[in-house]
Amino acid sequence: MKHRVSLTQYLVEKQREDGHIPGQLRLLIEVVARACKRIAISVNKGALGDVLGSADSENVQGEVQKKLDVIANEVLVEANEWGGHLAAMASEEMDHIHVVPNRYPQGEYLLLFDPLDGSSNIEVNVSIGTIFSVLRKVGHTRGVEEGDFLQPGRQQAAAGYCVYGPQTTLVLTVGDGVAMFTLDRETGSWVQTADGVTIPEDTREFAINMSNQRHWAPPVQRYIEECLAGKEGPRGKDFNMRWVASMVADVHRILSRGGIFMYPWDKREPDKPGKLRLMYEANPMSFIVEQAGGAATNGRERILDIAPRRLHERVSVVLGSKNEVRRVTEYHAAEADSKTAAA
Ligand code: AHM
Ligand code: MG
Repeated sequence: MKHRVSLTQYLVEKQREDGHIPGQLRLLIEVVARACKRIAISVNKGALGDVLGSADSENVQGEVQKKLDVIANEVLVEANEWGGHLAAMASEEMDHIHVVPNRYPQGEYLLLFDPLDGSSNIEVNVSIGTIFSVLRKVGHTRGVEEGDFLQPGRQQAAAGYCVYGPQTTLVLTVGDGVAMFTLDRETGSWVQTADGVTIPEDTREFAINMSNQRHWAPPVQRYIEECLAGKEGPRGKDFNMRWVASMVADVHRILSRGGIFMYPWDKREPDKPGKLRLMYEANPMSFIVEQAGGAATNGRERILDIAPRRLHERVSVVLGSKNEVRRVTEYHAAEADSKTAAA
């Protein structure tokens, strides 16, 4: 019988051989993976469980929360608060950080998550997911505060996402490449189904919400116009387009067959850098994408180098196949140069 590697075995081997995973981090990842299994069960119940529809509440970003947003958040908080591996958690669905209660031992890690990404797809039975990012608590030793979370993404100790689609798949990096695990529903265990995941450097597929085209900045307009011009245009090749409207599903496709994903700044809300959140959406996805040989920028700088100023800060996102991300970033630089020359 073919030997199948479980998530636990993968993590134990990483801990043993490479010293990449301290015991607390291994425990943390296993607890998050277990929580994702519970979320997957709720997602699968759909209309048979009391999980669809609005929760009649708003999160800190002023977005209406769905019942599943709230359920997934509770599952992750409850699963993680007592294990002794965490100091605090932060979530898209919580206004402030959640410090591990005094009755439990405090660990040295900080966990951030978007408990249910792609909420607009819940009711229509399209893939959704959970995204998470792990930081080490650095600096002072007593207590924990929001400032402890404000570290650039390159300092992440681990990052991952779980996509609840036709298969339930967990994708993980501990800074040593990217591995994938598929949930075997018969045994209830995560089985490794890919390792050393690599994103092709070139692609003919882009993902962007085209309905916002008229609002984008000139470098993004230029890039997409050139893709749409196809074989007859300056790129000399035809491009395909996909947009799931669940970042997890769009990024998962890019990890599987390449592509470029963009959620750029647009002029409807000029003061917001973008729609997506830096700390629990863009940072973990950028860490995974870079670990798979891709690139991630905000059009100007590497996302993992951005020094966050707020927990729920937003960011413009361009990520995926390296050469395409580089091209978009060059178009932004060219625009900045021409503005400087004109001034
Ligand atoms: P959410 O975390 O509230 O679900 O929002 C983030 C999602 C991303 O998964 C996705 O890329 C984007 O929002 C889709 O936005 P739009 O509906 O504007 O296309
Ligand atoms: Mg999200």
